[in-house]
Amino acid sequence: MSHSQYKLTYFDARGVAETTRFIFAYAGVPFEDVRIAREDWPAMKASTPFGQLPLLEIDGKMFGQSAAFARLLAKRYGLAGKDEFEQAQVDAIIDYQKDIQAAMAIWWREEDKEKQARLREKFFAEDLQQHLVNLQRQLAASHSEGHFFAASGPSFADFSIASFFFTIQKFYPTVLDNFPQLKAHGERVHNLPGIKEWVDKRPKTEM
Ligand SMILES: N[C@@H](CCC(=O)N[C@@H](CS)C(=O)NCC(=O)O)C(=O)O
Repeated sequence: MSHSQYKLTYFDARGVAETTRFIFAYAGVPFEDVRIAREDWPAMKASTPFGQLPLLEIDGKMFGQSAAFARLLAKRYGLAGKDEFEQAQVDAIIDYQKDIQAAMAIWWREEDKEKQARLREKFFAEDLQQHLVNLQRQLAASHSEGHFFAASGPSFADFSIASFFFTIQKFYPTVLDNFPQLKAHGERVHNLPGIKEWVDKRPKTEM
C-alpha cells in the first residue's frame, strides 16, 4: 500500500508527538522522525504555524497542533472511533487529558520552589486522584471489557493516555498503584503490535 510522505518534527522527546508516532507504528506506516536540537529552535520558531513544535508535514503540507494532526491520521488509519458516537468518546478522552495537563502546568511552571513542591504534592495527592477515578470509569464504561476507551478497539485516545502516564510514572512511579485497570491499559497499549517494536527501538529520552 502506498502512503503519503510523512515528516514529523519535534524536540528529542516523546511528549505530545508520541501519540502520532504510536499511530504510525501501529498502522505500519513509515515516517520521518525529525528531532530538533534546542539550540536550533529559535531560528525555526517564526516559520511554524503556531510558534511551537511538533509539526507534521503530509506530502509537503504543514500541520501544527499535535491533537489535530493525530486525529487526521487516526481517521485515515481507523483509530478515531468507528462511528460518530465513538469518535466523540475518543475526542472526550483527548480533551480530558488536556485538562489534566493544564492542571499540571500550574505547578510545573511555578518558580517559587517551596510553593511548587506544595502544589505538586496537592496535585498528585488530591486533584489527579479524581482525574484517575474518572478516567478509569470511562475505560470500564467503554464496554470493551475495559480494554480500550472505545468499544471497537484501540484508538489514538488510548495511545495518548498510555504515553502520557508512561512519562508521569517515570516521575511518580506509584501514581497508578490504586488504579490497576489504568495501569493494565498502559501496559496493553505498549504491547500492541507495532507499538511494542517502536517502544523497543525508539530513542530513550527523559520526557
Ligand atoms: N497544543 C500544542 C502544544 C505544543 C507545545 O507546547 N510545544 C512546546 C514543546 S512541548 C514548544 O513548542 N515549546 C517551544 C516554544 O514554545 O517556543 C500541541 O499539542 O501541539
